[in-house]
Amino acid sequence: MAFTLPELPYAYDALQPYMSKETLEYHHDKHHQAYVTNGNNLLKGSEWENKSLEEVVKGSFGKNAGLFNNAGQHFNHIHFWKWMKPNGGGSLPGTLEKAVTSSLGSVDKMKEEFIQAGVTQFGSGWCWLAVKDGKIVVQKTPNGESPLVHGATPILGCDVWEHSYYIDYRNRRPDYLKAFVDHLVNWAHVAEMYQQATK
Ligand code: MN3
Repeated sequence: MAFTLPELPYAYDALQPYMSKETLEYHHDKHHQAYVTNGNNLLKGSEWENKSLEEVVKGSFGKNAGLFNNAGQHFNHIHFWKWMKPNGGGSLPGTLEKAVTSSLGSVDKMKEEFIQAGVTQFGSGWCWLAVKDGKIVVQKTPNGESPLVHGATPILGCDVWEHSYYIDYRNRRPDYLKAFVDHLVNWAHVAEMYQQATK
């Protein structure tokens, strides 16, 4: 199935001051669009042409780097837009809070580990909360990889490629990650993905 660029689920200026209109215009309209366009060109005529996006991502990993990078980033960004919302952050829904506490000790500890994973991802990549063997784990991955290709199901991810924060935060990646966790995350959506992953 051909990839298509989804609309942002909010206005371009809706995440200010934590993520600017300019960042979202470049990040969504240019970067995500490029993954869609390049991914479609590489998908054409490949053995994955009629597969779902998740199947393309998993199947092309380690086999077709060009297709994997673009399909992986398409998958990651589709979710990234939905993992944020205006006036995000705040407290976690009860079911998710319970699961986080039992897997990682406490909500504060989860936030700290998640931010630390993003800060220490050398170069471009992502930090994640994922479900692995029924537990919530923190992961970090380079470039377009995600927990999907590491035996886990992602329920929250933060893009730490420079294009995601350089306009607003310059080199201050830790400040961007803290703002993401405190003011942007749509925890209700993360809780829904947790339910799906543990069904
Ligand atoms: Mn990006």
